[in-house]
Amino acid sequence: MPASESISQIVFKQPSAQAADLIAIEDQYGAHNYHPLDVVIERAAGAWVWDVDGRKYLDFLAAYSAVNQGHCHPAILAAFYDQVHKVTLTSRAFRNDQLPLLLKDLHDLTGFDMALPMNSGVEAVETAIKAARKWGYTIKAIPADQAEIIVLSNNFHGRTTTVVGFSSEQQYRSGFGPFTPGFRHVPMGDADALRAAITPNTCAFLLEPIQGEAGILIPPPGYLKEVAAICRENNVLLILDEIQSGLGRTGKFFAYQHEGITPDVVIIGKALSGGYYPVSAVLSRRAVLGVFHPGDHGSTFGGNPLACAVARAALKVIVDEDLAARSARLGDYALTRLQKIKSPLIHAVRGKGLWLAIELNTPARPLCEALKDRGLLCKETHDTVIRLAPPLIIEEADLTWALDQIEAVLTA
Ligand code: IF1
Repeated sequence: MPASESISQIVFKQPSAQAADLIAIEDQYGAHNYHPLDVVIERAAGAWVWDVDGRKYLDFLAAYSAVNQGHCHPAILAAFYDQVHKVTLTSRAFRNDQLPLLLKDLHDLTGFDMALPMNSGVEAVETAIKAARKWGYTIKAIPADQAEIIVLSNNFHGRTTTVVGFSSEQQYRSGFGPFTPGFRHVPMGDADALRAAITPNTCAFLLEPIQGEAGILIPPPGYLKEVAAICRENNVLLILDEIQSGLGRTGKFFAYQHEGITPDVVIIGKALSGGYYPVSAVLSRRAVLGVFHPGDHGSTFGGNPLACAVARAALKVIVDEDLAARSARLGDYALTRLQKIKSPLIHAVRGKGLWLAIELNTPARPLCEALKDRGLLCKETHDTVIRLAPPLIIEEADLTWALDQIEAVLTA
């Protein structure tokens, strides 16, 4: 019997006194940079989480695709546990026995010559920006400090001041200027706009192959192939941010593989650690990452042995459990079901693999609250979009139960 059947009758009420106490403490002593749902999670396993009152919920956010392997995956735990007793951090002033093994795994798995390991996703994005600019100056001979990078409107690449400086979301920028110069915007889907934006000083085109935060916006078929050709013709690096779309989420190991292209640079993070540790990396060929010489760039925790041991195990789970194929199969099933829901609230439904969005013609938050009360955790994005991104290991029966809840709420 699927685990979900036992809870479909439970109607969740307000948080208990214990949960309310924890919420009050967090609100008193923590900066309010988020507006979370009032569910206080104390345990998680697979696609399920339990709150402090013992209520269970199906996780349809997967920590923004950082737990594609499911919460607390035992194989990653075993690797974490084994390494954490040996050595956790040496700094890169010395070498360690786990980094070379992760770098080799990434090469063997992705085909890229080299990788540069970092911690958070945005640190890897910043690393890619620095690599592209230095490649522009030293290889493409762009005049000093004139390098330009083209980005998409409605992009999301992280929260540092340089990166929010080229965000088109006013809230992510407001109050944080002045910003880093050298970025131009083009609309997604318009290859001619990219052609027009390229100058002799353009070193790179940075984009998500599918825009996550913008609401799972999928470019028109052929767009990525066309922009890859334009970049090649103009000696511009094509940099793909696969931090959220990568590692099986869209039904292929990398989202760009749906389009049969090979980017110059790929950025990964999130599920690279299966949620155990911040691990990110920039993948590219020697001609690009070779621009970094000792002392050019670094980070205290980047490439530490614990992160590398965890990342190796996380990648092994994706491959061994063929999570990309699972995402493709279950994602097609979910998209077909969502497309059949008849509801005046639905404006559009879209998705690729187990990465789906229901765009409403009304605010999504109240529906996310109603789904929470039914035991399903989703998160709205851009006010009217319900984003669906369960762990890729989700049982089909649990996915069916979740879709039943979504249909019930949307047709109530
Ligand atoms: C938040 C969503 C937001 C990302 C892509 C880089 C990063 C992210 C494509 C930076 C991070 C997270 C950040 C978190 C919420 C979530 C998110 F898109 F996933 F929904 F914000 F837009 N590239 N996305 O998605 O990676 O530095 O966070 O490790 O900032 O609220 P990070």
